[in-house]
Amino acid sequence: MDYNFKEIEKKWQDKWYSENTFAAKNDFTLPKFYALVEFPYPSGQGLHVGHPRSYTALDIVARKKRMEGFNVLYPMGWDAFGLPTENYAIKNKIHPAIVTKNNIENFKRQLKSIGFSFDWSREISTTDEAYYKWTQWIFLQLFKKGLAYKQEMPINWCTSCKVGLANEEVVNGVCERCGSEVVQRNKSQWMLKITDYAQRLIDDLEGLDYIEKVKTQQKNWIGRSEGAELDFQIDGTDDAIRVYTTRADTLFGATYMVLSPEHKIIEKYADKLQNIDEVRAYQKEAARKSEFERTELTKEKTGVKLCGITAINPVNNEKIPVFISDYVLTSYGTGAIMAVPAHDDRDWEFAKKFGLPIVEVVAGGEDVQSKAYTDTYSGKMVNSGFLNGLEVKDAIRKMIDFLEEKGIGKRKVNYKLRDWVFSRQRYWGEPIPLVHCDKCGWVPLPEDQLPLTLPETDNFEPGENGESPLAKMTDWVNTTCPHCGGPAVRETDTMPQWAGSSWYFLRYIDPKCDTALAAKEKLDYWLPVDWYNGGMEHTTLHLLYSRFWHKFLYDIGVVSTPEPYRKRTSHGMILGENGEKMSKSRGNVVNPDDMVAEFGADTFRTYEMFIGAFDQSTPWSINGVKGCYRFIERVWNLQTIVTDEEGLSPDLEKAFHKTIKKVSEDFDKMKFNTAIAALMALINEIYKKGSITRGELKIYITLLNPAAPHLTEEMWVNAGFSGFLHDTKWPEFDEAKTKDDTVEIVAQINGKVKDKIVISADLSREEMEKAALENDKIKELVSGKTIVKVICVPKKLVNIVVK
Ligand code: ANZ
Ligand code: ZN
Repeated sequence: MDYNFKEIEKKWQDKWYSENTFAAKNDFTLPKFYALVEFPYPSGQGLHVGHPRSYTALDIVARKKRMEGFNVLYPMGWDAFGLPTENYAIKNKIHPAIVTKNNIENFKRQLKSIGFSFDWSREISTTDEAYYKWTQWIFLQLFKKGLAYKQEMPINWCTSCKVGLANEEVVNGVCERCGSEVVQRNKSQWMLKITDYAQRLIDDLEGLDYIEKVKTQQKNWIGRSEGAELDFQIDGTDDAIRVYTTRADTLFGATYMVLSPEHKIIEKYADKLQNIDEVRAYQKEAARKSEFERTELTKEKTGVKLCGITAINPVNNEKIPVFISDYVLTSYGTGAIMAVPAHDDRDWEFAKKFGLPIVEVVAGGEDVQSKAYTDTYSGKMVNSGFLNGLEVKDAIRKMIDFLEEKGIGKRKVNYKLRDWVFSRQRYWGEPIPLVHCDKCGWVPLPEDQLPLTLPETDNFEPGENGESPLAKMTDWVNTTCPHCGGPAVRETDTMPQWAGSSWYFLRYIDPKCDTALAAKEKLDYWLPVDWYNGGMEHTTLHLLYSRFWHKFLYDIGVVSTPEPYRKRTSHGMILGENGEKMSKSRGNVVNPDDMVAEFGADTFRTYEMFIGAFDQSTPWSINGVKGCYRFIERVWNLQTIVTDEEGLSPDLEKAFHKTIKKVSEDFDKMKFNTAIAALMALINEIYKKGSITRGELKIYITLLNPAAPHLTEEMWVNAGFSGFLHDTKWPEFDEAKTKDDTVEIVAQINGKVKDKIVISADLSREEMEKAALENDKIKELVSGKTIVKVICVPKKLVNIVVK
C-alpha cells in the first residue's frame, strides 16, 4: 500500500490549523493540564533538531492528556528580543523588527510542518507592544516595592569596539567580534534584588517535582552558607576590618588578613601606605580580570602587602599583616577575609608563597606545613585556648557565642547569589519605563502611559562610551517629569532578554487581555504549569529568574500560587552523527526541514523520541531515521491485513494489555524511547500472526497517535471509525491480563531448600537458572563459593551445587 506522507500530513495539518483543533477550552469546570516547553529564540538559523525533542515529548504528553479527558493548554511563542538579531540587523542594515518578523515566520512554518498540537490562537512574542507593556508593568511594580535600584557595576568593555559586551560575547577574555582585549569598566546599572528571595527560592524547591539535578544546581547557585562576621581592629586606630568566615573555630590560626584589591579601607589609608604605587599597580591588574579568572583554584596566588597598617587578632591580640589579593572577591561576604593557612587551601598556597606562619588549630590530619587540613568532620581543636579539645562543629558554635558576647562579631548567613544586573546598553529590548528628574530623582512612568514603545531609528549601534543607542535620540530622551512637570530625561538602558521570558507562561493564559497581564480567574484556573520541559542550561538563569518574578507577583496578589511550575524536566542534547555538538563549523548540523521533506513528520517525530533515553545526550543517526521510516510504513500497511473482528484475538490479548500498560506508563515517565520500542515489538507479533482485528487496530493506532499523529488519524478515517482519533478515549488495560502465568519453584543449594521464587511458567532452563542466581538469598549464600553444577527441573526446582 502506497504511503504518501506528504499528502496525508498536509491534509491533517491544514485541518488542525484552520480549525485550531487543539485550542484550550475556556471551561473552568474541566480538569486542566498545562504543558509548557521553553519558547524558542527565533534565530536566523531556523529550527534545530534539538528543539523538536522537547516539543515532541510534551506534544505526546499533551495529546495523551486530552484523550484522558483533560482540558489541555499547550502553547507556543517567541522569545524575540536580544543580541543575535540586533547584531544581524546592524551588520545587514535591516531593522531588527523586520529580522524578527521574518525569523518568526520561518520558525512557525517549520513548527507547523511537524504537526505539534499547539494552541496557535495564544501565540505571543515578547517583542509585541501589547506583550512588553506588561513586562514594563512588572518592572514598575518591582521598582515601587524597592526591588529595582541603580548601582555602579563592572561591565565587560571592549577596548576597540568601545561597547559593553554581554558575558557570552567575551570569549577567553577577548571580544568575540574583533578579538581585542576586554576589560572591566564601571557603569551604573539597574539591578533587581533577587537576593531578597534567596531563602524562599531554596526552601520552596522542597515541594516541587523537579528532577534532582535541577534542584541541586539551583541550590548550589544560590549558595547558602552559615558563618559569622567579625571585626579585626587596625592597630593604633579606631577602624576595624570586618570579615566573613564559615570557620570561626579557626580564629586562633588566623595569621594574616587579605582584602580584595577594591576594598574601601585602602583609599582611607592611601597616605599611610609606604608602597602605594605597588598597590595601585596591583589594583589595576586585578581590574582587568574577570571573576572567573580570579577565583580559578589552580592559578598561582599573587598579592601585595599593605605596608603601613597592621591588624589585631581579637582572640590572642597578635599583630598580623594585611594583604590585598585578587583571590578575595569584592562582592562576596565583606570583601575581606581572615586567612587561616593551616586549614584553607588558598590561604595555604598564599602563605607558602609569601613566607607567612602556618599555625595548626585542628589536629587530625598530616603535618599542616606540607598541606592544609580542611576536613571539618574529624579532628579536635588545638592551640586554641578555650576551644582546645572540642570538635570543629562545637568549636564553631562556642567561638561565635564568645564573639557575640564580647560584641566583636555575630552570626551571619551569606548567599553566593548576586542581584540581577537588569540593564543592557542595547536597542533591541524593552525600554525601562523610568524618567530621571533633577528634583524628584527616578520617577516611574504612569501606568496609563505604558507601553513605552521603542523609538524608531535606523542607527542601532551603541554609543562611543557604551551608552545605549537610545541615548542618541534626544527628542525621545528629553521629556517632562511625570511628578513635577519639570524637565527630565528618560532612562536609555533597555531590559535583558531574560525579562520577557520571566513571565511568558502567564500571558499564554490570557494572551489578549489589556486590563491586566492576564485575568485573575484564568490565572487561578491554569496555574501552576503542570509540566515544564526545557534545557539544563536554563536552570540557573531563566528558571530562577522566572521563579523570582512569580514569587514577587504572588506577594503583590497577581497570582495565587507561590511557584510557577509544578514539575520540571530536562532533555538531553542531540549531537551530530560524529558524537560532537552540532554546529555550522563542524558541518554536522541536521535540518528538520530536510528530514520532514524526505521521511515525513511522523517518522521524524518518532525518531526524535526513539533516539535514546530522553534525559541523555544522543548522537543523530540517519540509519535510525530510516529504521523509524520502515516502522511507520509497516504501521500504514497494517491496513492490508485488517479483519472485520471488533475484539482482541486470543493470541494477542495479553500482548495488547501489556503494551497499553507499558506505553501509558512510559509516556508519563518520559520514557518515550521504550514506549516506541514496545509498539515496534507488538507490530512484529502482529505480522507474525499475519492479521490484525479492527479492535486491535483501533488500540494500536491510538497508542501511536501522540507520537505519530498524522498517519494514525488517516488510518482511523480509512477504517471507518467514528469521529476523530484525537477525540477518542485513551485505551485502558486490565492489570490481570498483563501478567504471565506464573509458578512457584524452590531454590536449593546442595539439595537443601533455601528459598521459594515465583517465575513465569514458560521460562527455559537457562532463564530459570538465571532467576535463581539473581535471587538475593541465593546470591548471598553462593557468594565466594564455586558453582560446580546447576540442576533445573522445569516448574519445580533449581538446585545449585557448590563447593
Ligand atoms: C576563615 C577560614 C578558615 C575560611 C578555614 C575557610 C576555611 P563559603 O562556604 O563559600 O561561604 N571568604 C569569605 N569571603 C570571601 C571573599 N570575598 N572572597 C574569597 N573568599 C572569601 O566560603 C566562606 C569562606 O570563604 C570564608 O571562611 C572565607 O574563608 C572565604 F579553615 O574564613 B574562611
Ligand atoms: Zn520632577
